[in-house]
Parts: sequence; C-alpha cells; structure tokens
Amino acid sequence: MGKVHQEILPRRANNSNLADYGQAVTYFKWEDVERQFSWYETGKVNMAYEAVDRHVEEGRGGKTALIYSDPVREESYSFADLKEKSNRFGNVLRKYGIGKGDRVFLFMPRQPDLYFSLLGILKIGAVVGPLFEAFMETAVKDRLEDSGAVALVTTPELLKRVKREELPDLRHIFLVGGYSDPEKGLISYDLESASASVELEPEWLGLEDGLIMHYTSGSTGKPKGVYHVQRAMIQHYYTGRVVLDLRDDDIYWCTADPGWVTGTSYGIFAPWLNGITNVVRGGRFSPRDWYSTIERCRVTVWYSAPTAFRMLMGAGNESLKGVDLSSLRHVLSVGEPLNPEVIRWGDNVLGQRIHDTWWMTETGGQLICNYPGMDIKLGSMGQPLPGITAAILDDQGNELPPYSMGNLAIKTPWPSMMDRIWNNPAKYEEYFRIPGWYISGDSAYMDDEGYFWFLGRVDDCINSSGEMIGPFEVESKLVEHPAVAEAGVIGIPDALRGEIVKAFISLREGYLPSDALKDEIAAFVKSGLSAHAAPREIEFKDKLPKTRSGKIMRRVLKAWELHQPAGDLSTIED
Ligand code: 6R9
Repeated sequence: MGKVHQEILPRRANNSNLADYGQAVTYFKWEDVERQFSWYETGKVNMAYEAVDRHVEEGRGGKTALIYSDPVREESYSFADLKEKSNRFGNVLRKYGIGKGDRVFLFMPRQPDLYFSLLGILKIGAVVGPLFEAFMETAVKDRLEDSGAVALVTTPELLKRVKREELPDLRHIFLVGGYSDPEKGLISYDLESASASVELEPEWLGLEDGLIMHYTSGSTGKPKGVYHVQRAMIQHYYTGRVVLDLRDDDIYWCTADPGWVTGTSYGIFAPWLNGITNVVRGGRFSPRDWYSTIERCRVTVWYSAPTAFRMLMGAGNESLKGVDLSSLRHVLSVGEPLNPEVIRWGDNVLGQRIHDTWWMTETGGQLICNYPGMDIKLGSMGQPLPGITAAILDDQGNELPPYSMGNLAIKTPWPSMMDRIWNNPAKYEEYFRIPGWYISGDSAYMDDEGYFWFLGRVDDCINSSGEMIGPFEVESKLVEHPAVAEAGVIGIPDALRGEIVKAFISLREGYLPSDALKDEIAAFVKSGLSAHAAPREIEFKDKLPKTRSGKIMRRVLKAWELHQPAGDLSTIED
C-alpha cells in the first residue's frame, strides 16, 4: 500500500474537552471517566437514571432535553418531562409484571413516545430492542422470536406487521395511539401511562446487566442480536465529550433512527448522559427540510452519515440559498467511509470540517475518530481515541507494519464492547478468535503516524491481477467526477485477471447515461488513481441498494451481478 492521498488539513483552533482527561494518551485513565457517574459513589447503576433523573436531581430539570419536530408538529420536553413520562411508562410495565432482564421491543416511527418508552423500559431494568419502523413481517418476527421479547410497544398501523400467533413469548402489546383490548393482549399506552404514578424507584443494576439489543445483519444468514450492557454508558459519556465535543449550551442533532445503533448510542445516550439538548426530526429526508431544521433549531453539533452528505452535495447549492447554517460549530459522520470530496464540500459549502468516526454495532461506541484537537488527513478514519488500542493484524494475529493491508482489530476490552450475540455464542467467539483482540471484519491499513485508512469490508476487497483494491478508494475517486452522485464498486470474476473492478453509478441531476460518459469516467479514475483500479465495467442505476442506515450494499450488487441469492435483505431501503 503506497502513501496515497495524504492530504493533511491543519487542526482547528479548538480548546477541546479532551483537556479534561489530560489531552495526551499517556495520562488517560478510564477511571477518570467513571468518576463522573453517580454509581461510582453509590454503586447503584441505571442508564435511564444517569441520562435523565440525575439531571433533575442536580437542578437541571428545567433544561430542554428533547426538541421534536416533523412537518406537522414541533414540541419540546425538559429533563423533568422525560423523567415524568418514563416513570409513568415504567410503572405501567411493572403493573404487567415486566422487569429486570426482560426484552421489550419498540416498533414505531420516530416520535416523542419512542424516546419516553425507551427510557421507561430502561428505568425498570428491562432490555430494550428498537426496530426500524419500515421492517416488514418477517424481519419483525425474526427479531422478536430470536430475542424472546415479552412485550412490544407499537402503533395500531404497524401492529398489522406483527405475526402474534407465531410469537408465544410475546405477552403484551402496548399501543401508542390505540385502545386497550384485554382479550387480545392489547394495552393502551396512552391511557395507562396517563393514569400511572409519576413516582418510580428505578431498578438498580450492576454494570454487567443488560441495556440494549440491536440486530445487525451479516452478509449472509440471519440477523445477529448484538447485546450491550450498562457499562457502555462510560464510553457513551466519554465520546460525547471528546468526539462530539458536547458543551452545556449545545443544540445537538443526530440524524440517525434508533433502529440503528447510531440512533441510540449517539441519538439518545451520549447527548443525554451529558445533559445536552437533543433535536429529533421526524418525517422524510429532503435537503430543504434538513437545512431548515439546522437553521430553525440553531443546531450547533450535527452527526450524520456520508450517504446524507452525498445527497445534500448532489442536490447542489440551489437548496442552500437563503438558509443560515452559521449556528453549526462541529459536524461528524459515521456509517460508511467519508469521501475526501465530501469533506471538501463541507469545508466550502457548510463552512465546517466534517469529522469522520469509525465504529460498529458490536463496538457500541466510537473507537477510531477524527476528534477536535487533532490534524485531519483527508480520507482517513482518524486515530484510536485515548483509551483505545487498534492495530492491523494478518489472519494469524501478527501485527503488521505501517501501510500493510489487513484486519482492523481493537485490543479488548473497552467499556461499550458487546457482551454477547444473543443465542449465538459461536458467532460471538468468531470476533475474538485472536486472543486479546476484537476482529472487526473491516480491512484497513495504518500509516506511519498512526492514522487508520479504511479499505472495505474484508469480504468486499478486490484482487485484480494480484493487486488488492479497496472499493472505497475507487468509489471516492468516482464521486469526484462531476457527473457521479454515488458509486458502489465490486469485484467480478475474470478469467485473465482473477477479478476486475465493476462500478455501479447513480448520476447527479442533469446528467444522462451514455457510453461516452462511461469511457470518460473510467479514464478519470485511470488518470486520477491507477490503471488497475479503474472500472473495466460501469453500469448506471437510478438508485444504489442501501441499508436503512445508508450503507451501499455491495453484496447485493455482487449477487445481482452473479445471479446469486442476495442473503438477508431485511435491512434494505425500499
Ligand atoms: C456505527 C455503524 C459497521 C460497519 C463497519 C464499517 C462501516 C462505519 C465507518 C465505516 C468506514 C467509517 N463503517 N463507520 N466505514 N468509515 N467511518 O455504522 O455500525 O451499522 O454495525 O456498521 O460500517 O464497515 O464495520 P454498523
């Protein structure tokens, strides 16, 4: 791996929160983070208490915790409101015999009650499982069945997708905006919550007690239930400070849905553990709508994903006319590699450097990041946070020198590391097959200054005539071409070269597909990157297949290409 695209952006003038922890890695101790929690003194642990009640008890109850809006309503709730609403629902759950360790799932659109009920579930020590609202019958059933969920919070509309007769463990359904029907096990969330007490003693837990489950789909086979425990709050709180750089007067907006780990770790836990005002926007994405949300709510810290930034970029500067984004002071990205072109767009158009962060459902929190106070290298995921050790390992577990491509691995443990894969210990062990390390399944390299560079999922890397090609590098070059909105790159079998590079491309507004354009784009990659990485085949698509969290599904592109079954598709966007 050569010294490619090492374009360095100077560090911003920023007096970072990292100073709280001594700035330098050598001084960092997790214990200094742990001291911030009440349980450090009391021994009484509960995530919802730390994220909500604690602020009320310490005199911050009147502060706005949640600003919810969608095209038809805008409401805000204080920390005291969150405490009251989650206490009420916690009491309802207790009334129906639900308690510590029970799995309670959420299946509803993003709306305030989703947040209240999630906190209520955590208050009584149950484990919460948020599902994407767009899941269809089988996706819902598989997850409820595997987790053995005893209760579900949903809406009358979405209830139609719940195959209750096939789910014997599912005893109670709480309907938001619906009526009780005891014979059918249906309970009105609204009426029961309204008559429940506002007083509740939280269930006091240990750091190893359950917190949340997120199902994540592997490339094949059924989705895995990634199970996290209370201990994760240490990482959520800490990264909220040093990576999100949250300060008391921030207005923070994480655009992710709670069905995706980003929407809980960083859409709920990190901001509220830090007592920050959190914006939630319901409804569908549109550039106008997103820009005006930033303007109207005076968002200061904004966490989103490359797919969204690319869509905003693709929509052109027209959609920015007349909007004031000057409230922004810190912008971050997660979920997919962040193309250098997108960072340049952020610098020029948003007036903000977009900070890439790398982590996974299984890691529970951010691990390798561009955080305030460090120099950013365009196209790099950044460096391991203080407290985290990362390395590139070969398949035998040997640490590889700088610039070698290999398995991105993290030294175990860290606070938010997954506790298990529900019902699947063998799958869990696979991640830890090399003693002392967590193997991420991503392929990357490290440079001689300790910055990490993402290449692709291990399964997605392409071997063409003996040269290893990471799809990300090719995709990033492709999106620099003015006609290209998004690109997904895969390897396809080739008799001569082993594999060749094929690119699926969606075009920007105003461009039409043609053979001449294909040639031009291929030549652009050839001259800008290398001959072997240039796509030998290009196919134009109106849309690329993506997950609900915005990841291009390369394995689906590959399955289409090879006329093979595409594996689990429950998380695909419609
Ligand atoms: C948080 C989240 C994890 C996979 C991960 C990697 C990809 C995430 C990335 C990134 C390059 C980044 N990924 N962040 N790739 N640069 N900054 O996304 O969790 O949905 O489990 O996905 O996403 O391939 O292994 P999850």
